[in-house]
Amino acid sequence: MADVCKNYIGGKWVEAQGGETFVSINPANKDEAVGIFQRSKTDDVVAAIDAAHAAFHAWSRTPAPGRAEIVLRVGLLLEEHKEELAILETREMGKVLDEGRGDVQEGIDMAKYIAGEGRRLFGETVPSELRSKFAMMVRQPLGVVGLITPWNFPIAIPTWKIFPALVSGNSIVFKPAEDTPACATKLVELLEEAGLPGGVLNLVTGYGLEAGAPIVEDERVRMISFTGSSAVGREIAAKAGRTLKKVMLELGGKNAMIVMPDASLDLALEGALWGAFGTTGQRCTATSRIILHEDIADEFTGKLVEHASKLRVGPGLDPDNEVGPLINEKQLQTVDNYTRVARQEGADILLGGHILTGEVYNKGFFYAPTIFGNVHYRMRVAQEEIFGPSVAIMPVKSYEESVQVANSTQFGLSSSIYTQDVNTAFRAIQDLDAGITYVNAPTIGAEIQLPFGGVKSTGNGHREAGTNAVREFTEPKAVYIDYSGKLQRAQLDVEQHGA
Ligand code: UN1
Repeated sequence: MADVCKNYIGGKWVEAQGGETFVSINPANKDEAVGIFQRSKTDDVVAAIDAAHAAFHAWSRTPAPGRAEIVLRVGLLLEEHKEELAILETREMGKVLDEGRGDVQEGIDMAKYIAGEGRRLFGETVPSELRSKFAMMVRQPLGVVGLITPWNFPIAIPTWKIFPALVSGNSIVFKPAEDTPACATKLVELLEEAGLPGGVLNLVTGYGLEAGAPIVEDERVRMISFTGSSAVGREIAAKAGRTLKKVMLELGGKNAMIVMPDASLDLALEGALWGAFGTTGQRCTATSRIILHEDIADEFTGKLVEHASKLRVGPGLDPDNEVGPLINEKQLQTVDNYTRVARQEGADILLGGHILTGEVYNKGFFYAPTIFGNVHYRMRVAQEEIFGPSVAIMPVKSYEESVQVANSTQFGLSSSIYTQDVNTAFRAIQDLDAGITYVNAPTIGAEIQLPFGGVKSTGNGHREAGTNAVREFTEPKAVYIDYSGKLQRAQLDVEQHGA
């Protein structure tokens, strides 16, 4: 029997008021329950917001270096528990163990990086137009922030939001995806162990409409940071608009890799395999379109099919496996449905295109690595995010056409070009409509010290990580200090020089 885990509200582990629970299962083995979690509803969310609201004053007055010490300590605890957490990730989310380790590492990196911000949180000082007057901008916390996170990076993405929010002095209501509450609970336990005062971070587990929506609707929550689908992002933005809160959205992607004829094809091949099938394609940065110059299209496609057919798919805890299961039954059906769509639209199914069956596979949600050939940019499989191990091959005649095709979707998260020509590389950096561009590397693998996010329907103009992180979780305050001892009127009492 799996453990029953609770919400964390006001520094106490508590049950949902309605008494209902739900089960988190292992996507590689549906019979294995990873844990039983609280099915939170509006009452629970309100209690969490009450607690965050009550804790905000004291926390926001704690000096930022002190707040950052706690984040650093969590980072060290994550390091200490890295293997155990990676195994939990693989059991709950499905990604292969090595990638589970990478996910935890990304959280450790974020802790170490953001802890340093406790001694920076840079403002600005600027000259005043008047004598004996000082002008500056300081950063202040927003208040209570609502963090709603996805299942695909169940440790890393919560840390991208929680750590900068804490160092910036905000208090938090945290609603993790219903598919990965065990990872979220473990992270919150470590925050508690690191000494985070009660009420500063509150965890409510449950479903989006029941436990997420009430956070978005509450006026006391001053910001929502959400990573997930564009459809849900639009709903959140519309709802949040009524309370005029800040909304930071990280949404879908349809990331393209361009391979030019002068590229190192072996390098591009390795990149394509990792970008398209790593994490079973369940990254918002996944390479889901490969745009091939016609001169190398056939050769590259042949090699890609050959190598992808050898990928070992299976439970992520077996170190021989390279591709794990999909997250759940619904996602398995969605991915399979896109294969039907590809077929109907006239694409070739060059590899895979089916649910895997057999003794091991029947227990989980396994899909064969899938390659669609001859995909036209207007096809749905070239336009819509699939979030699975399915990649579209799109031949083009020129660099110009490759950019047109790459930019032809509503999304703009990540992009990549393989070329040995420095001029082509720099042109692509300028031409690709995306928040991230890689040269000679696939579309996945962002590091936390640069901004993460995208253009067009991938977001709404915000960025996570990097120097943006604390900027997003603070409000700038302009401060004027007049030490002249008299009334000085800006714009009116300014000394005239020159003329
Ligand atoms: C995501 O897919 O939601 O850049 C995040 C990457 C990872 C983060 C992915 N560092 O692929």
